[in-house]
Amino acid sequence: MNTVYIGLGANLNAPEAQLRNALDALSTSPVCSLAQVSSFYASKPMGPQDQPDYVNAVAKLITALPAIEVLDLLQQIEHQHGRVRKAERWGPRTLDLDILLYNDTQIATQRLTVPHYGLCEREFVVFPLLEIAPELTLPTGQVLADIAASLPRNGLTAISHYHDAASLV
Ligand code: ROI
Repeated sequence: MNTVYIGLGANLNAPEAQLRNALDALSTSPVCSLAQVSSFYASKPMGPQDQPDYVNAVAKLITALPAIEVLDLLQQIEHQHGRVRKAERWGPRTLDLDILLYNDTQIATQRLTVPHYGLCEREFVVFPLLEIAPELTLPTGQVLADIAASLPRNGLTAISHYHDAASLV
């Protein structure tokens, strides 16, 4: 079995509901199990500032799928949930699912770069990941807690949880 950490992000069309729907899809998928989910965090947009704040979270999956098939699964869920790829670079999105880590491996192919290229610079990835994997060392040898210690939070705030009652309304 393989351990995969994924990043979830959305800033359009009820972003928290977008994340909950994606997590529901993962937790009911026959090809993976959802092992852990961080808090949901409000974060300032990275990139153009004339877009809404994001909601971000990180989840841990356990799966027999190879990394490229995890990517297929995540893209399928993005599309089922109305993701429209925009021409604008770093523009707003309804749902973004990224593979952050796949076991302790490094992958560099045209479709997939693992660890995710932005992992270490993005507070909305590092802090949620640290919440569910406080002892993690990246395949590069970097200790996640060390990265977090020198990374500004940039207003990142925990706002809710996957299983909050709000998900029922
Ligand atoms: N900014 C934040 N805060 N969260 C994201 O998930 C996110 N995703 C993106 C870009 C546009 C880079 N900015 C983001 O793809």
